[in-house]
Amino acid sequence: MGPAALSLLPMSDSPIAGLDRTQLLVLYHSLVVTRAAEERLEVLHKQGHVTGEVYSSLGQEAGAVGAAFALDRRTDGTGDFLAPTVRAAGALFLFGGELVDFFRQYMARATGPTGGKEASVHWVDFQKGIVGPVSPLGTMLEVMAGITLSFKVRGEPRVGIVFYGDAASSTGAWHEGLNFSAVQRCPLILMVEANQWMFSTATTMNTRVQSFTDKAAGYGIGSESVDGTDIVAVYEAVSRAAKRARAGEGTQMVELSYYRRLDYVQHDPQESVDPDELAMWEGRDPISLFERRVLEEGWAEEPELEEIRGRAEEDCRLAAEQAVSEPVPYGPEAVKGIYTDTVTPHPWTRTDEPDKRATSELKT
Ligand SMILES: Cc1ncc(C[n+]2csc(CCOP(=O)(O)OP(=O)(O)O)c2C)c(N)n1
Ligand SMILES: [Mg+2]
Repeated sequence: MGPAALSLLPMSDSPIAGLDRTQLLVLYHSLVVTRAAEERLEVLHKQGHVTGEVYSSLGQEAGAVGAAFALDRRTDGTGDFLAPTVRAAGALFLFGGELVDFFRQYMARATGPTGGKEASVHWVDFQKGIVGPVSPLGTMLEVMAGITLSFKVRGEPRVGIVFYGDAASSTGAWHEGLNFSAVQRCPLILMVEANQWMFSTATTMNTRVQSFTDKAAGYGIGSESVDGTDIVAVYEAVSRAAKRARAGEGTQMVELSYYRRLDYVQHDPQESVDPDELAMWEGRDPISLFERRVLEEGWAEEPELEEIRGRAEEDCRLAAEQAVSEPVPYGPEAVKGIYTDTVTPHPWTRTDEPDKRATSELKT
């Protein structure tokens, strides 16, 4: 259920960033749904239902949600396009990615968008404008440069948005893709998830720039850095970037400045993190900050926010329950849609018959 369904009286007329009360509550709903979905994923992982990695966007939710909310999201294939990362689930949901599909993907269900072939957000739905990422870091900039070049060539007023981790910004693909996109003036918005970490390596070990906007300057594109914990600031920055890109000003960059509060994935012990630094960022939780603002400015009262939170958690519980009850693919089904002309087994794949003599000797 979206918050628009709540029958409550408007409490104030003065908008935040030109957003009305209903829109503010949709933003809130998107934030809490993202957190609830990722928390549910953690439970499913502990229960053994998710056998791959579990990624979390804890502390980064406002970056994904605020950015996606600034775009033209449609389900008929005519809207803006999104390439998310694993830490941009909030954007995926706003672009129409279903909760149940999110859980199906992570549990590799046959019913999921990729039929159980992979286990996170790598799925595609062109009607909704969702382009799931390929894994080599940096390459989605090139893919999205191509997609948005097609918007430009056809004279369509559409833009693309592509999310990246700060590590991805040091790959060759990122630089080549960015240069191409900048030169061709592709209507593409780069969202750099500057969360200060890549695995257990600090971003300062990966780049000399203080801000990724310095890299944008090197390619002659517009950019701004924004507090990634402030959903309203993100929404405004991406709205400006989208306006510029739609007006023919070409590729834009928005740097989301925030912190990866959890480990890279659930098994990373986070040994390199300074506890005081972490505590400081916990104090800047994007959901708490937005809640405080909405309440202080009289846009909502605590009981309605509580109702939205309760709904989000229940929706996630039900969607997860449904996905759990569904099957994984039957073996031969799992390879449907995979094309290759040469089958190259991994070097560790056994190609010879096992030595029966050795086995029987072992038994005696
Ligand atoms: C070209 C390439 N090199 C290495 C990897 C392995 N890898 C996957 S995620 C990751 C770190 C990602 O860090 P960042 O981009 O900052 O994202 P974050 O986890 O902080 O969200 C690496 C090195 C990869 N996928 N692609
Ligand atoms: Mg990072």
